Amino acid sequence: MFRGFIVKGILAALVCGISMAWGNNAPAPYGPLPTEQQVKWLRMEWYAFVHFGLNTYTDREWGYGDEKPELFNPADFDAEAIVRTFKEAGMNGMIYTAKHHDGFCTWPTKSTGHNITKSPWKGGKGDVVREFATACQKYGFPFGTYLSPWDRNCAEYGRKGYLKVYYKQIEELLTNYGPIFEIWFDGAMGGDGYYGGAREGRNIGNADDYYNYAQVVRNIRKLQKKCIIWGAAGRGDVTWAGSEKGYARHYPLWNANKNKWLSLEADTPINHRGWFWHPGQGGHVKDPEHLMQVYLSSVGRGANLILNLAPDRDGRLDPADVAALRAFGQMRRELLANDFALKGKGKASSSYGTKYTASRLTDGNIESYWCPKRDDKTPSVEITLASPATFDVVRLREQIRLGQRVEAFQVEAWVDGAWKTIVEPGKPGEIEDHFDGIRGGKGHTIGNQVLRWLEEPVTTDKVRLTITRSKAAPCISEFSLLAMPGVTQPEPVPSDGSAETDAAQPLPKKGWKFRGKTSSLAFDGKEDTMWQSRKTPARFVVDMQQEHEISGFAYLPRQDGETQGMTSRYRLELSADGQNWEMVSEGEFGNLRANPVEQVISFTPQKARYFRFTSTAALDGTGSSAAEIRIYGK
Ligand code: FUL
Repeated sequence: MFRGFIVKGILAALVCGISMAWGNNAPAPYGPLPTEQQVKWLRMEWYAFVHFGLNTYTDREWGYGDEKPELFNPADFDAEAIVRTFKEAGMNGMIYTAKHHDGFCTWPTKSTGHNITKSPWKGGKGDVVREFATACQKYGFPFGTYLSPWDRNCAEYGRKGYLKVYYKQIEELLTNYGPIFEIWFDGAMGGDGYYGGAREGRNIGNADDYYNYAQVVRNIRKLQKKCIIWGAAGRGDVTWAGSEKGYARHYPLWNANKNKWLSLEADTPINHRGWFWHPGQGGHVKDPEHLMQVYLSSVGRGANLILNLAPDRDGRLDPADVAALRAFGQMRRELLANDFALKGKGKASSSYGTKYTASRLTDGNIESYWCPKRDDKTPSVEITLASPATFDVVRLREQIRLGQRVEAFQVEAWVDGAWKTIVEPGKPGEIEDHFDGIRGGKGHTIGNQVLRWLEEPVTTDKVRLTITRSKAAPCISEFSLLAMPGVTQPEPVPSDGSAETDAAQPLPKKGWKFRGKTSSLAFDGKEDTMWQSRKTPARFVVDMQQEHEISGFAYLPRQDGETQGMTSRYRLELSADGQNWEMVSEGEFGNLRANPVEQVISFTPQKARYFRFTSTAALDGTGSSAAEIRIYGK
């Protein structure tokens, strides 16, 4: 009896707590709810990723694990300057790769000897994590870390012994560097690596079981309750949005995963060359217009965006990357600067009560919201603007503290005496996964926020929002009308001083002869045709008809969305006579599955007439392919 009394007491306190938080008779929450931390995190919208480690010095995306710590020696690293750049661009935090797949720890960890104390930087006394953490604290900028579970250096990787090492690293990062707003557990695990000299493949089976993520999550919650956990086999707070192009692959986008709220984060590097800095990358930066597309298809679909800027070998951000970031930051600021619906007068088909009227949509307060009566099945709101305005972006937000509810919505504008549909309601089963055609998208889910860029600007003083499908009575907190600024081009910037690859131009292919079936398709300038072979290894030979000084080549993996036969390991040989070959480069194309971008390989220039490319290993079993190959030289 006593127990029953306590249970009833707890229930009453809970119910009371909810109605106190939302006022009496507030709309009831629906489905899985975000934690306070997830709400705060979603409101951060976008922040920086920083990939900086041994790969910066080896021109690789994935280190093998045998790289020498002595390579790491940035002459001019200035964490404060980097943090200031991010902050000035309007970003809301940064996450640093404390350890990437190569296992090199950029802080003086006690867990492994493969760390920064072995590097000549600051006489072995340096600590990159500390410098970033301190700079972030100084500027009131949230700081997070990426810690790769896959460790290609550790001899014990794949066995029990590694777990102790890994857990120690988590503990150090979450204990010694102040508040960490997010910790990233990458899902990649390619198999082979150095592993203390074994140089072999390691299979960890089920990652969730091997790393014991259930325990990892429990430990993190004990160390830092407020830390957002990325990944951890779905046990964390946030998961991958499905592409390394920076867009949420699926719209409509639901934050609910079974019975749990799981937000999405879209990740992408600002530079087409990859996550780490690469020589000559200056000309490959994504332009501000492209970054706006990225923003609209990540943040604008209800996810967050993490945008990577990689310091170079001196430890400075690439000027071209910074110029693009600043220009995009300015565009975003201008886009959000004027909300033409703000203080507009709202008239709703119904309201749940006086606290939930249509005027809440345009009061500029993210917490207040409009909610219609429960029996109003297709509720709508008419908003009259203070004066006519021209806009081309519509933004909506749900009060996500009560759950995600809306499945489809429509927006109309009063033009020439009639209602004109400007955002069509989405239909069940439709999926928007395009990127370039983001203009004119339909109204599906809302969640934290949705941004819809109209086909063309509209001028009006009256708009109408209709919720056409919803899992429960919609609770909409904001309705905004915005205008996309004219695209600002970044100022021309001096080269990053690393023109090793760009100095040499791709050689003109005129008159070249190709040996190997379909190999000419890798040289036809078309990304949608490719050299393909059923075998691995497979190779082809190019006769350039005359001698050139060859200094590198570029491999563009297949661009049709398939991964089978993408080269994961290559060998490149050159020859003067087509008979005697010299191997000039051999290695790995890392991370192609998630980020199939062009791979540029440079080497000491060498004279040759013949070029032989071998795909020695490929993704997904047998087969070999290349969408395009470029040969650099003079
Ligand atoms: C991927 C990694 O394999 C890449 O190297 C990069 O760190 C990216 C953010 O995540 O899975």
